[in-house]
Amino acid sequence: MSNYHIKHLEEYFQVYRKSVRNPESYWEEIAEEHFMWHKRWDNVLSYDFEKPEFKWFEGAQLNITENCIDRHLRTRGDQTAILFEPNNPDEEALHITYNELHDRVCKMANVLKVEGIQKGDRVCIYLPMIPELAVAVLACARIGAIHSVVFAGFSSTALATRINDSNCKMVITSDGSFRGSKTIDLKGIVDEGLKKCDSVETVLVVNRIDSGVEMKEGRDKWLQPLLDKAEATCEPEIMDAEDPLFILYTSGSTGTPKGMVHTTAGYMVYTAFTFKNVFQYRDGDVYWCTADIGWITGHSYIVYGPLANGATTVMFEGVPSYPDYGRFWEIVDKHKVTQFYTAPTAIRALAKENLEHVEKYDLSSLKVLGTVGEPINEEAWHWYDENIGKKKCPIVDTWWQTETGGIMISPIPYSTPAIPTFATLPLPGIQPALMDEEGKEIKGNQVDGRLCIKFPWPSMARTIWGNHQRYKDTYFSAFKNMYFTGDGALRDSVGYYRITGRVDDVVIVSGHNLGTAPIEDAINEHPAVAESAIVGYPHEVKGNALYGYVILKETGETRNQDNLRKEINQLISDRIGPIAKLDKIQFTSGLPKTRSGKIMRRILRKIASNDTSNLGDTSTLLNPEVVQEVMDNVIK
Ligand code: 6R9
Repeated sequence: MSNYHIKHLEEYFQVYRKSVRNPESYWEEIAEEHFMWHKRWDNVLSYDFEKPEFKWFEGAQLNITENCIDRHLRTRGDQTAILFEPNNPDEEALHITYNELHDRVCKMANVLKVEGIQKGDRVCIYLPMIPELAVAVLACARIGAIHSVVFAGFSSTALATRINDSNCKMVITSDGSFRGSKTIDLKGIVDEGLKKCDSVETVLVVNRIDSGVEMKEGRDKWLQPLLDKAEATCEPEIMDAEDPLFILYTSGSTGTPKGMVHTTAGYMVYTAFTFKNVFQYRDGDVYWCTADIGWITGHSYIVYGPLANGATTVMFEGVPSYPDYGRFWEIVDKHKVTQFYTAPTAIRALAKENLEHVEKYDLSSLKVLGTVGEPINEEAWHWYDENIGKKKCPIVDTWWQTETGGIMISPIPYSTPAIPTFATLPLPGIQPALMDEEGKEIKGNQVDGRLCIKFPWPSMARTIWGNHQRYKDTYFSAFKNMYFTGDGALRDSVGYYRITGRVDDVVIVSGHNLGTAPIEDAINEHPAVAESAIVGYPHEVKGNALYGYVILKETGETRNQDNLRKEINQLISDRIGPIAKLDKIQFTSGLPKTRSGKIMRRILRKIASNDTSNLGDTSTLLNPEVVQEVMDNVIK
C-alpha cells in the first residue's frame, strides 16, 4: 500500500518529492495497486498545454462502478455503503449495503437501457438528496451514459439551459422534495423547464413525497414499477480511460454556465486517492460530507471517492436547521460519524446559534473535520475546532474546484500541522505556482499572486462540453503552460498556501459559485432596468452576499422602489434560482466606468463593503462624479 496512505509529515515530503520528480511513475504505481482494470494503459500521461489536451492512462479499459461496487462485494458485501438519513428525523435511516447498492444500481441501469439510453448519451439528473440520486449517477456510469446532475435548487430556466447545452435525452427527477418543514414541487419545475427543451424523450419520476403530480403521456414514467421489473444484474460497459464520465455545470464570470467534462480513469484514481489521504479513512469509519451531490463535492466525496475505497458514506436529505439547529450534531451522535466534511457557511450559521444545540450530543466519535467551498475565517475555524472537534480533531481546509475534480491543497490529518485559514500544502502530484500580472512566476516564500497549477493531474476537467475554445480561453490562456484557477493565494514563510478569494467576477455565496454576469443579464430583462452591476460584499454567515447597483430607465424611476426590488429578485429567482437573490439593491443614476466603457467593479465592491478609505485613483474614470453619488446612497 505504498504511497496510498500517508501517515506523517516526513512521509508526506518524501512522497511529494517523488510525485513531482516523476509524476508518471507515481500515479502509475497507485493506479496499479488499488484499482480494477480490464486492460492496462499504454501510456500514463500525454499532454499539450497549447491545444490544450490531457490524457491519463490512455489505452486502459475499466468501469468505475466495478471499482466502486463489484470488487467490494466479496470482502464487504454486507457493510453499509450508503447510509441515508432522511429529512424527517422520525423517518428511519436506511443502511444500503454494498450488495444492495449493487442490485439497485444494476436495476436502474437496466431501466435506463430499456428506456433507450446508450453509451455516450447524456442523462440529466434533477433529484433531491435521496438514495436514488447516487444510484442514478452510478447507473449511468454502469452503462457508459454521461450524467449531468443539476442541483435541485436551480430554477426551471437554469435547468433548461443545462439540459439544452448538452442535449440530454432523459431527465430523472422526483415528484417533489422535502426540505426542512417545506416541500418543493420538483416535477413542476421540470415540466416548466422542459417546455424549452426538445432533446428530452423520457422523464423518470421517483415518488418521494406522494404528491400525485401530473404525468405527461408518452414522456413521464414512474420509476418504481420499472425497477420492480428490472433484473438485478447488469454487465458493466467497458469504458476507455478517457471516455467522459460526467458533465457538471459551474458558473463562469461571463456567459452561460460551463459544462465541465470529467473523464473516467484519472478522475477515479485521483478522487479515491485523495479521499483516503485527506480524510484518513479506515475500515469501520462512518464518513459524512454534508454537500449536495448536485455539486462537485458531492460527486467526488459523497459518491465516487468514498465508494472507490469501500467506505460507508452518509447521505443527508435535510437541512442543518430542521427540526432545530442541532440536527447535524444529532446525526453525528446517532450514526457515530468519524469524518465530518462541511462548508464554512454552515459552520458560521451554526456558530450563531445557542451552544446547547451542540452540547446535547456526544460527538466523541469524530476524528477528522473538513471544510470546503470558500475561505474559512479564523473565528469559524476556532469555533469548529473547539466545539465540534473538542480540539482533538485535525481540521482539513481543502481547496479545490469543479474543474480540478478533486482536492488539490489541503492538510493531511496527523501529518500537516494546521494553521487556521490556510489550506496549507499541495497534495502529492499537485504543483502550484503563484503568478504576477505580467505572467511571471513569483518564486520564494511570503509572496502572493494568482494561483496556477503547472503540471497536469489525473482528475482535471478535460474540456467544456461543446466549447473547447472556451476551455482554452478560460483556463489556459492567462498564463502559458499553466492551468489558471481564477483564485488569488499567498504563500507564507514556510510555504503554506492561503487562498485569498476569486480574482475574477465570480462571487461565492454560501459556498455556491455565482457568476455576476448571468445575474446582471436576468436583472436587465426587467422592463424598468437600464443597466446593472452586481458585486459581492462580506457577509457574516454567507461569506459573501450580493449587492446590486441598478440604473433605472426614465420610465421606471417613478415606481415604488420596494416593489421594484421584489420584482428584480423574483426575476433572478426564476432565471437562476433563489440562491442568487440580492441582499441589497441600490438604485443609482450612473455606474463608474473606465474610458473604454467597462464598469469599475473594484470601486463598487469597495463601496458595497464599506471600505472607501482607499478607492484608488478615480480621476481617470469616464464619470468620476458618480462615485460620490454611489457612496452617498450606499445601503448599509
Ligand atoms: C470544491 C468547490 C471553487 C471555488 C474556488 C475557490 C473556492 C473552494 C476553498 C475555496 C478557499 C477553500 N474554494 N474551496 N476557497 N478555501 N478551502 O467548492 O468547487 O464550487 O467549483 O468552487 O471555491 O474560490 O475557486 P466549486
